[in-house]
Amino acid sequence: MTEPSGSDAAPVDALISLGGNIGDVRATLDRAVDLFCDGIAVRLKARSADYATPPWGVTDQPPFVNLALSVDTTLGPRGLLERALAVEARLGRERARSRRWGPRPVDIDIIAYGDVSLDEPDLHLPHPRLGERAFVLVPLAEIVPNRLIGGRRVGDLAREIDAAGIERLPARQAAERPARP
Ligand code: PH2
Ligand code: MG
Ligand code: MG
Repeated sequence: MTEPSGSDAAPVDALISLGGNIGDVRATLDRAVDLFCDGIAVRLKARSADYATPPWGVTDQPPFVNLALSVDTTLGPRGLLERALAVEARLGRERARSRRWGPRPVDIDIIAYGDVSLDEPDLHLPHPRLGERAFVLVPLAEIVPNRLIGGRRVGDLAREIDAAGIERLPARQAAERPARP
């Protein structure tokens, strides 16, 4: 596949899932969104609310906070993945020391990149386990219910999944979101 790159490439619509369960998670997720979406190579179109979600996969860990983004990007899929990994690292994620599906301050996953299908060891698009993960689908359905992934509407996928224990959180107050220099 030819990677779109550089500022004259037509922007591609991508869907992103963020989550975390260590530290001041909502503040870390806000920071992650700011760093990931620089307004140039990655432009934020929509952000879901934050959701408290029961841990999935490995259940003996604290609950997560999850949210979803819709962005336009001039980066290719690998460039977008590199940006996600760089933001995770900057916000204190240490991959080498962490368990698969275990606790982490922030995780940034690419769920879909346009209609691209990709099957590489570290990047599968669209995300193969989307249909099993209410913590991804519920926030996504809030912002892009009519988007098709694998031929299915995101809103329909979200309605069909068991979303027990998922709770939409009220927006954080200004006092909880200190202005950054
Ligand atoms: N991420 C995982 C494993 N389990 N559970 C919830 N609720 N939210 C997540 O973001 C999450 C998870 C691995 O990436
Ligand atoms: Mg993940
Ligand atoms: Mg990840």
